[in-house]
Amino acid sequence: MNQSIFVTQPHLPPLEEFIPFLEEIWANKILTNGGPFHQQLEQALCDYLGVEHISLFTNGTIALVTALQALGITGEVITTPYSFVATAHSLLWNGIRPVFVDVDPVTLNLDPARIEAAITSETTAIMPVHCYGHRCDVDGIRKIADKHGLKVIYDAAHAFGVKDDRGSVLNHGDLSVLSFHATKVFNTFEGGAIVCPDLEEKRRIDQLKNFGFVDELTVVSPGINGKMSEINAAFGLLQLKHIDEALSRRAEVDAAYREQLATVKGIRCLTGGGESVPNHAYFPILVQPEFPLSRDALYARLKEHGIYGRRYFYPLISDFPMYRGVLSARPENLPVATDAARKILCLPIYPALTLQQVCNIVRVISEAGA
Ligand code: T4K
Repeated sequence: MNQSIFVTQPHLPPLEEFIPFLEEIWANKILTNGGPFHQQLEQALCDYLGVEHISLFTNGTIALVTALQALGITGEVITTPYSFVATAHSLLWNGIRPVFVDVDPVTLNLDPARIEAAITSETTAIMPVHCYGHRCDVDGIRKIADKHGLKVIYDAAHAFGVKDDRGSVLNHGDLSVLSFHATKVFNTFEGGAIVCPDLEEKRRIDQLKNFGFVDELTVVSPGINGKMSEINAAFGLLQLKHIDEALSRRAEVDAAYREQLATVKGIRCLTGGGESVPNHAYFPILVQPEFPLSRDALYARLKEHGIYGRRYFYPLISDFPMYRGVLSARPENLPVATDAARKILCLPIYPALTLQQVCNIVRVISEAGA
């Protein structure tokens, strides 16, 4: 293999299709602050995803920070150590103490059976992650939240387009947060969104992402600048036209990996969490002890062949210096997440990845395991 293969590659529509969008921006001179493309993308995403309201953001991290502000979350929040570091960082940016709870061994998502033991008088919310686009145990989490009067904010950065038997997974919880980063299933270069069920909430969120302005002279809250620009929103509208084709290519790649890896001893492909419509955002494998190479040795072997997998999510968030001191961050409190972080490897998956490339990647893994 001559060409490097990275864990992901953004799906870009033909450049000429973007030119008319740019011409429109150049003509009307509206570059940001809730312009026409921004409005159109919010509506188009509500329709495509099957959700009530969406507020677009400059990225997923600022959307997470703002979601916590919107619900007035304080004190302690229960969350997963097995995620991208932005999940817990959004808590610290709000002066909230993260409390880490272990994950379920099948989905690697927050384990509801362990949440109750971590609730204290300071707990105000739960922030689970639909990791890899695999749905959390939403019913288990809702039950505990209702019993203890807690809010639920889903970090749904990976869950664009994912559905279960009740429709979009983004409709679970009080709020859900998406990321439209370049590495995501649906991207706007940088971008993100908060999905919310009622219009009043959306208005509050819209104010918070625009410095707290209600009108020209009135500021009602210490808001931030979290707005998505017109160029990002225009790109999103164009991306949306190609999203179904991108998702079906991902499904083909996923199926090819599963079929070919089924006979490789010591490699376990992660399965979902009961999605009726998955998005194949990632292709995570667990390198088991019976595989002849360690996870890190396999990662290095693939690299020698120009294949750049990623160890998402190793190290655990709870192992980073700003979290290590928290009592709940101790590895003995997080045995399942600790074990998964040692075994996990995300293989390349993206719409332009050919079935021949998948075969080559599996061949390198099989030969390493022979
Ligand atoms: N919550 C969760 C659960 C998340 O996963 C994330 C982000 C967030 C919250 C925060 O959302 P944002 O604020 O980012 O919207 C990447 C992304 O930067 C990050 O967005 C993502 N999660 C995380 C899982 O992955 P890195 O440091 O691994 O990315 P990087 O630059 O190494 O890219 C990986 C590969 O992708 C590269 O080797 C090549 C390819 N790539 C990357 C970029 C940026 C491209 O081909 N083109 C590109 O433009 O963090």
